[in-house]
Amino acid sequence: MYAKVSFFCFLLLGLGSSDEEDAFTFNGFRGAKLSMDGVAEITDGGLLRLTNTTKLVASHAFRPSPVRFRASPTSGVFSFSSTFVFGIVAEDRELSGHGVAFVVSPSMDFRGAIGAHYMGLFNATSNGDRSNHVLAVELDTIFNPEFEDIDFNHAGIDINSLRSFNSTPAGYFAGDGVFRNLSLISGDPIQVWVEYDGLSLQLKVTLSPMGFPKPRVPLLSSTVNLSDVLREEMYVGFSSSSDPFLTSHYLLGWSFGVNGTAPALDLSRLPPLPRGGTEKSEKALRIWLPIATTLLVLSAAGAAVLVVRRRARFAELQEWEMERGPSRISYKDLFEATGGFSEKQLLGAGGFGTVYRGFLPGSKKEVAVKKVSHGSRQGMREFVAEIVSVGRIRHRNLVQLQGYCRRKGELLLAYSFMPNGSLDKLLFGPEGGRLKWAQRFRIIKGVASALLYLHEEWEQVIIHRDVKSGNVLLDGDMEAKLGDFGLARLYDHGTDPQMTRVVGTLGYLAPELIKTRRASKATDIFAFGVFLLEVVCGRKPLELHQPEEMIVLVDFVAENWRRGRILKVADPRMGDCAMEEVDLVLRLGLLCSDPLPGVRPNMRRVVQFLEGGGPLPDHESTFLNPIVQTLLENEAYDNHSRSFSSLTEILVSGGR
Ligand SMILES: *[C@@H]1O[C@H](CO)[C@@H](O)[C@H](O)[C@H]1NC(C)=O
Ligand SMILES: *[C@@H]1O[C@H](CO)[C@@H](O)[C@H](O)[C@H]1NC(C)=O
Ligand SMILES: *[C@@H]1O[C@H](CO)[C@@H](O)[C@H](O)[C@H]1NC(C)=O
Ligand SMILES: *[C@@H]1O[C@H](CO)[C@@H](O)[C@H](O)[C@H]1NC(C)=O
Ligand SMILES: *[C@@H]1O[C@H](CO)[C@@H](O)[C@H](O)[C@H]1NC(C)=O
Ligand SMILES: *[C@@H]1O[C@H](CO)[C@@H](O)[C@H](O)[C@H]1NC(C)=O
Ligand SMILES: CC(=O)N[C@H]1CO[C@H](CO)[C@@H](O)[C@@H]1O
Repeated sequence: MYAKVSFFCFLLLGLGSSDEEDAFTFNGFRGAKLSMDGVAEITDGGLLRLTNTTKLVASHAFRPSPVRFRASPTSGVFSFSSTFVFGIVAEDRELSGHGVAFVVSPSMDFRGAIGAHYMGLFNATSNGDRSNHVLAVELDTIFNPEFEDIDFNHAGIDINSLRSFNSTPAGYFAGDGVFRNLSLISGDPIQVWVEYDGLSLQLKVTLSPMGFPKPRVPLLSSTVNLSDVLREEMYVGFSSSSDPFLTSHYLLGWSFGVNGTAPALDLSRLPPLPRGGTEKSEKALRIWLPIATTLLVLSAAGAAVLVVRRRARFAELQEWEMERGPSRISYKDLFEATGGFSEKQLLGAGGFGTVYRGFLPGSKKEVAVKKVSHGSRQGMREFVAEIVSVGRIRHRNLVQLQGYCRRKGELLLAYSFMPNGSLDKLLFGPEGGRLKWAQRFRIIKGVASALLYLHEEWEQVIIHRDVKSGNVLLDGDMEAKLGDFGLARLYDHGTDPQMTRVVGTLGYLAPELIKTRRASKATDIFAFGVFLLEVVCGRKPLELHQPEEMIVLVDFVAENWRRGRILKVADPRMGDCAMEEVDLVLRLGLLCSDPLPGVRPNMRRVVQFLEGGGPLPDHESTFLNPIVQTLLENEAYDNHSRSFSSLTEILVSGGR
């Protein structure tokens, strides 16, 4: 009926072709013709699955023919309305990301967009750009301070930007008018209504558990003139990103209509959602859940993986800017060195960008070129100044910056190439057994000395912010080189100083860093402690697939230490080793990764301990201390600096 009416309108206006309709209904998606990318697919059961739990991706699904939203470029936007039912099923019920968004876009091509917290819609450059002409309603399951997210379970109206125009915690006003929370990641289907009134310019978003009558009071209601946003013809569909947690995002049904109410869905015909989600890691979650919520941060930094890389065109080359100074390299050289940033030369992604291997044409020097994108040009200027300054640092255990190049929103950094790759690949791979204790101990001492240099010995204090085995590279002699230092600062420039971002990697973030978002020497030392444990144990800091007591490495080591069998946790593949050294490093790892920053030694002490300069202090890891556990859970140390240090004093002095 609806379709007929709109078809009739087309005839009257002489617009569109006969197969165009501006209303449609999918009660399940079996046989639906949609334009999909990423891993989006229609399951045998008729669900539209945007992402699945096997791959970190961003996916899209659009109605292939565009919808007419206004009669002419100057006339107002028609009223429109859409309703859909979605469900989020995560591998691990508490760790889910990143969410799903209903999208109205001038194009279905999202190849330039990033997954993770950009939800497959924008990238650092395009986010916030009025020329996007994108309207989205996000159902966001990760708390991202960068975009001023309010929590890790919210609905938001996004206009050209992931910094929501308006957002609110997910929920609904039940029949009695009382607000009820809704958990987006519960695994239960949720129905959403998006309605725009072209006259009053009201955009309303309403949620409810599937099967409940539509609440009369919307969850979100904003006055917004979409005339500046929507073009005459737009595509409607969905975008979703499963980064940084493997999550399946499903749509069960969807309808859409212009000038009126979207056709009602026949809920009885919607396909069922699969059940999923184990609650296995209860204990880990108690500790790590708060981290997960701040994780958007690392999706921004650590996992800033460009889902699809655009090939740079040679025609754009005159854009590169000349920089003074010995370490400038031309974009052309870097482009040639890396075969035009070709996939074949790709060494890896993550840790602020993508890394390519290459030979500099002139010197024939082998380099690793890191491509970092950055939205703010102003921030970039300051950052380049800093890179030049940091580029002067020389230390045998720090990766040497060879040169850099700035180009539009991009920074390219050329480092000495490290033939033996990154430590984590070796440590956690099948070859890990080749890393004997003596080598590991040397690597540990090398990284300690690099960190001591950054913290205490260079002309200014440099907080690394992302110490981990993945940032330790090995040269041809298996000498450790700490990489990526100073890079985290990139994210401070050009952003609101009130909102200093947490940069780091899940599993290495000190508890107070999560609360205060303030990186310090002590938070670096926490990460270094975790690093010590992973090198000795040959295990990642967080292994969600392990039995409960083994998920969090620090917990696992602390527990074994309490039971007097700390050496049992050492990687058996190391062969014969000096047991007193292994014992020292494990206990030092626990001391450094203590949840209370005041307990952690500074790097100078750490290096002394490693060199055999005196016994470790008697230390009962507060990780297992029930008082600390309670305090951690009760946010008792919210007002960190002061109450925190006095708390530390109580535990350290009074606790003995
Ligand atoms: C919606 O209504 C406007 C007039 O109010 C009309 O010009 C337009 O063609 C209608 N669109 C559809 C798809 O019915
Ligand atoms: C997820 O999607 C990919 C790509 O479409 C596919 O190869 C894989 O089998 C899917 N996994 C599951 C569990 O369906
Ligand atoms: C960002 O997105 C825009 C629009 O999709 C695209 O043109 C641009 O190339 C992207 N930038 C990067 C660095 O991928
Ligand atoms: C809803 O969630 C908020 C924040 O998570 C919480 O403060 C509030 O008590 C919850 N309300 C209900 C009714 O559960
Ligand atoms: C909406 O914006 C357009 C373009 O900026 C303007 O022409 C129009 O008058 C606005 N509509 C209303 C109702 O304010
Ligand atoms: C610390 O506590 C004071 C009052 O007790 C409060 O005003 C302030 O916002 C708190 N600071 C933080 C960072 O929580
Ligand atoms: C363990 C390992 O991969 N060692 C290699 C490090 O690099 C040198 C030089 O490229 C190789 O000879 C080693 O086999």
